[in-house]
Amino acid sequence: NQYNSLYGIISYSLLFVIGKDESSRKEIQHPEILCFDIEHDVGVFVVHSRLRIEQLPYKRYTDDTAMAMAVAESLVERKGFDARDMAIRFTDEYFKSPRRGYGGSVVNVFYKLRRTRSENPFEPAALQFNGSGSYGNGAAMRAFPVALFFSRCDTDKDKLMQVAIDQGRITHANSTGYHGALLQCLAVSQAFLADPGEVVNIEEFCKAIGDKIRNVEAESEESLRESGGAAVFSAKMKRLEALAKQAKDRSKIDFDIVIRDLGNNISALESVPTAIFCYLMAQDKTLECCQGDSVIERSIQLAIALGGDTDTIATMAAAIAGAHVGVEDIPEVLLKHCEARDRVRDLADRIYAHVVGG
Ligand code: 8NA
Ligand code: MG
Ligand code: MG
Ligand code: MG
Repeated sequence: NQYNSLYGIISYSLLFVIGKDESSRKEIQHPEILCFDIEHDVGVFVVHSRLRIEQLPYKRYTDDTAMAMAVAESLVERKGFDARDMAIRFTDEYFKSPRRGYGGSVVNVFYKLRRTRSENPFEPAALQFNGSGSYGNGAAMRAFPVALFFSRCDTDKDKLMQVAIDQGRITHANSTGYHGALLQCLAVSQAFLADPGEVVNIEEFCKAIGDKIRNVEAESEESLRESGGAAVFSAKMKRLEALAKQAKDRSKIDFDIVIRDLGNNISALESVPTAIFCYLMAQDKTLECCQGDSVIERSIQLAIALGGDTDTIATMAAAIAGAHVGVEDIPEVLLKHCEARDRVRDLADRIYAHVVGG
């Protein structure tokens, strides 16, 4: 079995989950956000089986989790999006605990934000890479609380899209960086609408989020300039859908082709579609590449098996899966190793209170 030979960095993976009522799409009964975060510092280890995971020690969370908690805390404390407040929370979190595996360049943004007390929260990021901005996946890896926070009603939907982008722009000014954050939030939001007891239809899922990202890309001047006129995430969504359907028909995933066509690196463009692919594939329990019944765990396994920026792709895939299937899907054995479990659970309760309480 492929899983038996999986090896990878199971690091900083975050599961962010709000439990759902089985009987109703709209009602949420068991609010929980849970965090699964095994740090990369332990290095690369071979995962032989669930038993092996059970033997792992308790691990610290890293940048993906740190930043996602800052996003969630800012939203609940400010009762909405406040760019300066969020920027301050990113920097406070970083300077309190800098050794959590942050990206190489984003740290410069934190220094500038701290020096200027985040007076202009979008400015330091806009100056990165000679003004082209970071295209890393850091804005996408932390974005999912936005999708959960703005899941209440129709008027929330426009806010969801704008805030997904704007929280991204605090550190990632390249359009692929913040559009990656948007795509991730659209996927979480779409998964959240799905019935937890049912498998989502690949075509419908891809169409729903593909249409939205296509409209945004078509309207975005920066996006067209930076990508040389191509709607890059829209094109990836088409490829993703074709690959997902093909894998389903053949009951087999061709890893080399997925890596070639969707990517598995630290850029948003080459990781967010891959995370969506992992989630879609993990639902199909006949596929041999992952083990067990947990869709969340299977999503993580698949992301690790694909290699590259495993932690961040697993984080994003698990966030989408979690929004769909809910907290009951997470094996207790994984949760045992999460450093920030209580803090994340508390944040989930507060997002839930916001969503149901008005
Ligand atoms: P970031 O904004 O520092 O971007 C990450 C890296 O991407 C930069 O250091 C650059 O090398 C490169 N990059 C981004 N934009 C440009 C550009 N316009 N021109 C040239 N190079 C560019 O960090 P982030 O917040 O986006 O984080 C991305 C990833 O790094 C995440 O996975 C995060 O966990 C972290 N990280 C990754 C690894 C890994 O890949 N194995 C390990 C530790 C940390
Ligand atoms: Mg982390
Ligand atoms: Mg990370
Ligand atoms: Mg990473």
